[in-house]
Amino acid sequence: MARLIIVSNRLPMSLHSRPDGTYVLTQNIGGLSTAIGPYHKSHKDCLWVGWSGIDPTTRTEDEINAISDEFTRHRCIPIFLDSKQINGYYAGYSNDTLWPLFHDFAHEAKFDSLTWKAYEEVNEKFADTIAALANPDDTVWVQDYHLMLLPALLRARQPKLKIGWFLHIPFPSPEIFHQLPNGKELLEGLMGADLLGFHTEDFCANFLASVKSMLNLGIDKGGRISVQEDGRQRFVTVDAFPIGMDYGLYRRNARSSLAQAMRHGIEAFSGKRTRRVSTSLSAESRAAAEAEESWSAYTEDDLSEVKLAQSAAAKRGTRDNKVIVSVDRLDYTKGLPERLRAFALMLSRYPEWVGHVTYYLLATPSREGVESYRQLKEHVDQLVGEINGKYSLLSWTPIHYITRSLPIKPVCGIYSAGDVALVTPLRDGMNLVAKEYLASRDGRDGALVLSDQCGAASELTDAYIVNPYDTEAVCEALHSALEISSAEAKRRNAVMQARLKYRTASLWSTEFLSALRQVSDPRWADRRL
Ligand code: ADQ
Repeated sequence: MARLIIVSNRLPMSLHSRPDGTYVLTQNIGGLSTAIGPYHKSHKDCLWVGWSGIDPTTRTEDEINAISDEFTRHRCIPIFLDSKQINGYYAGYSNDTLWPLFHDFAHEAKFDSLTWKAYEEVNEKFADTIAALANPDDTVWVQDYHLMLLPALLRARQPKLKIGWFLHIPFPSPEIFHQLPNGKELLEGLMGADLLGFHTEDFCANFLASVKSMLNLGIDKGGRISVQEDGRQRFVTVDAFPIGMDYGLYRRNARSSLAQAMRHGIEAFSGKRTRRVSTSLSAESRAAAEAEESWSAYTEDDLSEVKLAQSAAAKRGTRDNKVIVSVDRLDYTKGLPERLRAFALMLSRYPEWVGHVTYYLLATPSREGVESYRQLKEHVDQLVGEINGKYSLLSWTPIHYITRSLPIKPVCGIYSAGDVALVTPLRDGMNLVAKEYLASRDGRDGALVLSDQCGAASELTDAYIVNPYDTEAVCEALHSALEISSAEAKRRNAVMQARLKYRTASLWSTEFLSALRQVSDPRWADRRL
């Protein structure tokens, strides 16, 4: 029977050792495993090939066999890479060269022939492993920028395979792509596929423009690239497949007892239910305080904190306190410092929010071995400290900063508590967080402030769309989002939620795979477009 083989840099599961020497696998977080994990789980004929996260030089042969068995039980085929390969291929070429360049951070990109060699070597290793296990009628679906050489390497080993490749991050404009010393080889690597998928039409257009100028191949109106193989013509089809998410999963998890307990905890902490500042300064409590001690004993300075809180409370009147949320991997493309500056500007421009809005910032460190990521973490730590130091009242802290990775239910609890989600990446292929927020607030109000630099912006057009570099614009959008009426927020969300409910991750996989079946059919070549 023909099978589907998913291939990605990392397997969707990580291995942990138990004290008794046995192993257990846990699900990884991240856009890719969230999007395709459910498909792999529910299709028994589906295998997943990827890096195991284990350095084979640190284990005995018996241990490697036991680890392989554990992965295989979950239909995962592990690739073992030593630290030199990982440093060159993953930390080096993939994350220090391709990731920044593809996200328009060309100044962050490093070009190094040694990391390129490692990238070639690891792509070959993936090709050997897959060629050894694939049957000619199998379908191979390669994921992302780590494995751009793989389609051609596989085609050379097994010409009959149906091969698809999907890019989860943006594809840059040709001017930026041309800066890449090995750009031509990468494009040639992709020409081994039958179908190349991107999140948006814009990324497809960028890609085709680079193919046209660097490979000099014919492209027809339907986005098909014509390649010659052993004297025969073959087509490589390029198309947009905006990724969705499992709407029902987030809606269900947001309604779970655990998520609701988190939501209520957050609401209580942020004073939503008790309106801590205004009640503590009510005439009644003030009279009680004055009875106990004389306020006249205090200087103006002593009272400045109280006055600040009082004036903010007076401006806001009886309106509810609000909660802002965001959930990110700590990555420079996610725009955390820019977002924090916009939040700080809002507190200074609209002081009525002081004491009345709390920002829950969940930002989990990633790629901690990479120097620029360590620096980013320090920068974000420092900004959060500065903002909290400058604006905190004795009974209120503006930012709750959490750097742990949380399981899905608490994440849904955070989404569920957020009156506003602040999702402002500087550049992002899609951004699933924006979609998860809306699914977690199914049928409810809540406002989404969304960057115009991510794929999601072309679908979620009823959000507050902002330029993430424009601090003033983000500050104003944030203020408006906090002020939106519940009815208007519900109206906007209903439009976006209806779309997300239908365009799920599972529909995305199905549509990509059925397009792949269609374009790898030999009759496809005869179709005139
Ligand atoms: P990512 O860069 O990982 O994905 P994103 O789409 O936002 O970005 O997905 C992140 C996922 O990880 C979400 O499911 C989110 O809930 C989860 N997550 C993030 N931080 C977390 C935390 N602190 N704790 C728990 N969970 C957390 C890449 C591309 C994106 C593209 C996806 C899918 O960069 O542009 O949308 O692939 O194609």
